[in-house]
Amino acid sequence: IVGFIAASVGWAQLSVDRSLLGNTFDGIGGLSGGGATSVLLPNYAEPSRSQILDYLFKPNFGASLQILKVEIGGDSQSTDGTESSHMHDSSTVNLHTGYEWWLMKEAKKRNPNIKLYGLAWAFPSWVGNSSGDPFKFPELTARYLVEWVAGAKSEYGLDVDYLGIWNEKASDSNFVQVLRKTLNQRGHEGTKLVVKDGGLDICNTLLNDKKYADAVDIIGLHYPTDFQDFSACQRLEKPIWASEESSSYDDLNGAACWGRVINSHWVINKITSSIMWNLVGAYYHGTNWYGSSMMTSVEPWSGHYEVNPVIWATAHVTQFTEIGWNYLLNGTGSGELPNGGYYATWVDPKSTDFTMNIVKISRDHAMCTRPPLPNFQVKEETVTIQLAASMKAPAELQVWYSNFETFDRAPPMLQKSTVKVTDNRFSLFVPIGSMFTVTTVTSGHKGSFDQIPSTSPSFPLDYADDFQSTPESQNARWFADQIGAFEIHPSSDGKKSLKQMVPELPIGWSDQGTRGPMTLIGMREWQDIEVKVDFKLPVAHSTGNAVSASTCPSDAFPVDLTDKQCNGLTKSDASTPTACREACCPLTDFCNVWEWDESSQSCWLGYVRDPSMCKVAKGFKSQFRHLERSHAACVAVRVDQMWENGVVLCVYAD
Ligand code: 147
Repeated sequence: IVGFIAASVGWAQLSVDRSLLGNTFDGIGGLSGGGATSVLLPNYAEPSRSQILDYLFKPNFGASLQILKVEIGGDSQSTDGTESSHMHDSSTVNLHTGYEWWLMKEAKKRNPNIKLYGLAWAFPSWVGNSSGDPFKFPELTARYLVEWVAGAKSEYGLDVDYLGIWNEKASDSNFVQVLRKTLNQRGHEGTKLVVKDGGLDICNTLLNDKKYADAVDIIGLHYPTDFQDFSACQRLEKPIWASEESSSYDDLNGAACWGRVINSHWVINKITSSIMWNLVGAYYHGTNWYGSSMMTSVEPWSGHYEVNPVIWATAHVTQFTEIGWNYLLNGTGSGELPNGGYYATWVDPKSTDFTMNIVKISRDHAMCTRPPLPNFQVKEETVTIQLAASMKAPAELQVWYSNFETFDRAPPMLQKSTVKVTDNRFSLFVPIGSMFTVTTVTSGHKGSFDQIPSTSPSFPLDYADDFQSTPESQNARWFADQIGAFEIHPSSDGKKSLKQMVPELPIGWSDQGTRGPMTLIGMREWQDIEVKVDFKLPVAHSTGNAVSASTCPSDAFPVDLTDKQCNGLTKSDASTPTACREACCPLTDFCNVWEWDESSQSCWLGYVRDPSMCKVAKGFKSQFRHLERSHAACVAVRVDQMWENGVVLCVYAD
């Protein structure tokens, strides 16, 4: 009755009592890969590279991530490119390919408590003995994954805390049991298995297969909706995670989506961890899902980078909690606000520390890329929080505030203040768009660096590389492999060269058709570029149509190179906001406003529904993203149709 009366007058009292603890909190994470989303980061100019890593991983600075999930490279296209495998063939384990090892080390260096989670999108063909099925020979695939876990430990001293199966593809009861056994035999009992990085259906499968369920530690769901029946998953009595989440733009909208779900997932479905796809936008403009990351770093040559609002939405939780704290259950510290929005409380079981989040996002701003959201209303309100004696509340609490629904040039992002606690009670005015943290923890900090180099978006020409200074087994600087894996290895004359390392079509993740290996460098906005490439072919192919370096090779791209499917529209397709929207987003309704812009002859995406508001806000990069139309393209170096070790000796472009 009290709740009802309070709601009707726009005033609510919420009680927080830690005498009964809820589930254990498992952390908030970011995902590098799925795929090649970090490719431009390792060769980024310093000090920017270290600063970007600080924004992501350093405790009490930025996103201060608690989990780093990475792709286990599988030699195949997995969204923004290919990540190199540690075993291109069954007889060679190479723990120096790719950049995820480096990234995990950098994360651990900054936060020794960060948890590591590996997942494969694709597999080299040999794990299926050329059958294309990674579960047909379970010992081979288990050996492949366990070599990665063992290599992390032996080569880098890294413990892999969590291991997944096959991103958004099938899982398999027998395989997961074999994998568990193989991990244990090799001394990796501590590595927990997450199944199956996909849809809810896994929960019924596990309920009907005890041996399978016994081999699984964590239920990993992708983009879980808060509005579906979770009872089957809850009956398993295992932690449930949103093991991939968001895929939303890196603007205020993306932060609003993320701030909402990292609270609502607990309140509604007792999800205890969420992991954002993706960690850092270090992939070329023109590859898929540009600008859908915690932060953006696409200029390795200039060192320019962007710290996006998603960083601060993440900090609202990560800087004020630790893995192993307990959530408080609905009604005793968590729940829905009477006038829309969510609140959640975490408590440290070993001390009297506690942290609350309160988040109120309107329907227009709450949408993530997926899944669909039902309609709802929110209204601003004042809430009074009644702290039970069990909370042992101090006289003053720290308050941190952000707002993701404002047209201010500098929206409040993790702004600090305090609130007095009187008679075990405090009140807070909660406006629309807000995210609050109220906490006993005093170590929170909004990190910043003095000077970020100014933007210089053009790829620097003249460019030349003979690869002699690149470490062996690594990718060449600024190259972004799209199909196949190109690494630096000695050629027959002993000099280093860029070599395509994948001998056979992999067990892929997304369709790569019959196109052969291809790597990419430069800008799709280029026109009239001259490229010279020296190359050498394996003897068997020396007469074939083998290596080409092409400009504007629209057919060379393995995937549709579009920004959210919205390029290449002509005015007749898209001359009204509705036509823009429909043409740009035929499948989902995640984009709220698309508008045709006469002067730039292109569609614009905004986040308000009223098109007249778009005009006011146009030009605010943080809120509107310009979707350029493609002119020319980048340079693609490809080895046509050939799953053999073609060699590129050097590349010049001017
Ligand atoms: C996910 C992938 O796992 C990521 O690698 C990345 O491609 C991401 C981009 O949004 O998408 O794959 C999904 C594909 C389809 C759906 C969900 C995730 N879906 O249709 O719900």
